Amino acid sequence: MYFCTYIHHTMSKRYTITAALPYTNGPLHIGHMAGVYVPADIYARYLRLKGHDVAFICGSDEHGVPITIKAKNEGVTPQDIVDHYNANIKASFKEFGISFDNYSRTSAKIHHETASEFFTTLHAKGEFIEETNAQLYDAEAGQFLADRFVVGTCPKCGNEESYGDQCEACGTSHNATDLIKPKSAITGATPSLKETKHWFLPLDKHEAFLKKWILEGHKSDWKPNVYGQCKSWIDDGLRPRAVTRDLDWGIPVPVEGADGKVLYVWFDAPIGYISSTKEWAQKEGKDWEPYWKDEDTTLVHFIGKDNIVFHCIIFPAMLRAEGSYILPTNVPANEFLNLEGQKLSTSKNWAVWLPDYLKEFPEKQDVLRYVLTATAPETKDNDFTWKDFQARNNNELVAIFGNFINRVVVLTNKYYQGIVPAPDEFSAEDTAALNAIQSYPNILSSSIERYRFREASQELMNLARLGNKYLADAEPWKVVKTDPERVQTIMYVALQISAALAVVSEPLLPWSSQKLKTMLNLDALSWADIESRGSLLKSSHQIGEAHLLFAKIEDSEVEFQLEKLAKSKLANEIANKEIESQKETVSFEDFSKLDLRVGTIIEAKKMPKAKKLLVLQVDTGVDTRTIVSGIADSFSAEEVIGKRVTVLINLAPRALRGVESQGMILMTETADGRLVFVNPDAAHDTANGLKIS
Ligand code: B3M
Ligand code: ZN
Repeated sequence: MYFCTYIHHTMSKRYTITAALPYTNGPLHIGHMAGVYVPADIYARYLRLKGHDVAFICGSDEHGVPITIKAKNEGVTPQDIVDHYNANIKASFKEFGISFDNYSRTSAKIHHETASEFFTTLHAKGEFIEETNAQLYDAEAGQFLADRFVVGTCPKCGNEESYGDQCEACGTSHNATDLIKPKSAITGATPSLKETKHWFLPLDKHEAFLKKWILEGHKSDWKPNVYGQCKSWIDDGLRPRAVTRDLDWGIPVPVEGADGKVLYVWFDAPIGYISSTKEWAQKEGKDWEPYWKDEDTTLVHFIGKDNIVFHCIIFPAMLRAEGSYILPTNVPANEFLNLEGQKLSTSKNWAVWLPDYLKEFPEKQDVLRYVLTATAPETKDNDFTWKDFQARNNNELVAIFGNFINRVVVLTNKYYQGIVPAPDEFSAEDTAALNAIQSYPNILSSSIERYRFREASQELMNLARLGNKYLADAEPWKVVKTDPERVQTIMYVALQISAALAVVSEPLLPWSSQKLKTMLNLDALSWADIESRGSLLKSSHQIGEAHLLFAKIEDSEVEFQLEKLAKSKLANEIANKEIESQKETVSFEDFSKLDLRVGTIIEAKKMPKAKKLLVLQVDTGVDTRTIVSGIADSFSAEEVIGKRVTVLINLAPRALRGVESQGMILMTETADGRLVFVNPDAAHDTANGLKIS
């Protein structure tokens, strides 16, 4: 038995780690990174360091309505859109250091084949219901309206902007015909109903299984936000879901009588994980099947919270219906990241785009990784602010981690020409520090294995903090004058802490870990080396020169970013400002009926009990008459006396609060919204148009 336990602890395990396939209709932003790719990458890197067999899988999600809509808007083909953004996204991932073993795309041949085959298998097994029924149809566009082609009120939460397949406000997934007051996103028309045939996956048939598997089996190990959403779904009762669509962009439905129909994007996209794994295995000369079919494989899906139902209910139902696949062990979905207190939004350009970040903060991938992890929206939505970004960089990465390393490397070079000294006797503080080093891998493992990356980032910083404090307390730069022997021991211990940091920081800060290893002239060490080895850097080992690991971020850099956001905000405000539409055309004859004169206000008083009205006596040149004007919000009676104004004198008289008004004063609005007279003597800068007051 002893033998078995031993094997169990040291044996390398197989992991298939997937990260949500990004829609290929825009660049990546910090929300994607914080929610999915940074945690997934930390997890994959950690498992590799532990010596496990890892397939870290992703790719571009190139089907679906958002891509078609974007192509339409830009007057290009969907293929143009996905080609452009696939290249853009792939390059960003690479430059940022997301260590996918394979990044594929769902337009790849291998994916079309895999998804078609999957559908055909389920079809042959009788796992679908084939049904012709009424679906939403936009006669003007000549198109059925599914998914993002239709917007309406969510039947569950009342959100008026729910999509046909999913409400982003409450996370529910529904059928387009469930929407209340649906409207076409293409033409704005209210859709009609038209009969069409589709293939449905009867989720109700899998309900009992899903209940047992999730509600009983994963109550304690799945995150409460994930478990809670699944429970609410299952408690509501599962219904058949159409997995085909009447569209021309996607994977053709591979059965008879399905002309003009494609697979629903959420049917084909998760299969993309499988095809990407196949593509990888082919390149590596491996067998893909154990990664998806061996019960000993741990399958983990990293996703954002809006993808929970697809990964926890629908895809598992598909996998089980197929019969030969394993199901996910965990689906650690994150909540959303906000930016400076507001929801991230592509259309409002309220985002920090990854390509911009990489350009504007060169070689600072780890800073963003660290900040996004330290503030990760793991249990609730969280906020990214540039001030916090700067503070975490300057006060943690630079002041603690970087400072400690810099002192150690500089002093080792200064005192010992970069050669690790031999220690003398260890003091209680030395022993405490050396013991702590050995305990850190376990502390970090425990956080990472429970998907608590935020906690892991703080524990990592704690190890750096420990090093920083150890050195500050030991003060080798002072002791060196009186007790150089003691300094050898101090530097030896400090170097061990540095080496431990180089290794355990790899999952979270891979770029800095590499720099640090180079500085310490350290070979790749595994996680276990730290736990088991007495010393990571042996005395007489030669280290390299000091280079700064992190650099301060200046106020001006933060201000630049905040200004960019302020510009987006302004642009949105302008775009959202409602412009009154033009009124009906007026003939010249009608216009020339207006008798406009220049007049002077000779008397003014407030209309009693009317907040907005002034009663004016106006000398029009032809007579002096009473005009009631609604300008008291902007002008006092006193200040208008003597003003020269433009008056419409042949307007039919009208009684206002019992006073007969015999004309109208023309007003206009300045660019900043102030009301001003149309004054014949003064030129006004930009005005929006005449106001009738
Ligand atoms: N493309 C949705 C998203 O980006 C979708 C994920 C697919 S994972 C199979 O939110
Ligand atoms: Zn809703």
